[in-house]
Amino acid sequence: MDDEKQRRIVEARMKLRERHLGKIRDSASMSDPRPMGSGAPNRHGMPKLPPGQHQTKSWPVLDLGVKPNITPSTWKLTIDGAVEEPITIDWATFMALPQTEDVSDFHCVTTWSLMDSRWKGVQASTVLALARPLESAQYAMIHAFDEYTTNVALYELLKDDVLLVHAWNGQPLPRDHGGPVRLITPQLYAWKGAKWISRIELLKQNKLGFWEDRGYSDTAHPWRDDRYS
Ligand SMILES: Nc1nc2c(c(=O)[nH]1)N[C@H]1C(S)=C(S)[C@@H](COP(=O)(O)O)O[C@H]1N2
Ligand SMILES: [Mo]
Repeated sequence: MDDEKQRRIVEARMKLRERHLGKIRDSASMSDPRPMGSGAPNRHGMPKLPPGQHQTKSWPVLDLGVKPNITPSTWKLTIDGAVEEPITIDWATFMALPQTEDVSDFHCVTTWSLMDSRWKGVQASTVLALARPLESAQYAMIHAFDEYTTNVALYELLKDDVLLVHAWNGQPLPRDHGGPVRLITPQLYAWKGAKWISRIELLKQNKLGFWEDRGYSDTAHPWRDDRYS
């Protein structure tokens, strides 16, 4: 990808984030005055371990039981819905986007937390900016190759640590954990992070995803013990 193209992507991302910065800053995990939990503050000033969570050393596998066999050569991601320019990108295009490395924690609603994972991938905000979400787009439905869905407010997806990851602790993301590409949402419970991500559908009106429709929280804020609706 040439410099000019990279520059335009970075600029589109900044504009998109700017539009939602107020909501990002006011969101529970950035500004909760009385977060629950224990331990030294994490990277966002929240207690390191959210309430009711315990630390796990190995990384459990949790999903609907179907593990689609997607490879880099068959993987594609579509960004559509309330956008100016629906697009589908392939692996090569994805890997040519500005790459980010970040260390973050992973909190599963079933009470385990995996701390200090080193991720590599592309910020969700960058991927979203490619399709130029409409001003009226406020929500997103994330779709996956196993038919899993989860809904996330757009301002949550635009946070800096929300990534479409392809590597974990220096290794390609294993198929069990959603490889070749999954979403991670470190400031929300982990079910919001779709494995084997296939599509981000921008929405003007909120809709409920698979677990949200089955009684799990729409907002899913770990530091408020916000597990069920
Ligand atoms: N595509 C897909 N993504 C998914 C799920 C799923 O069933 N399918 N399960 C979610 C749930 S409930 C959790 S807790 C995490 C678990 O991720 P892991 O298996 O890598 O630990 O993935 C989330 N993403
Ligand atoms: Mo889960």
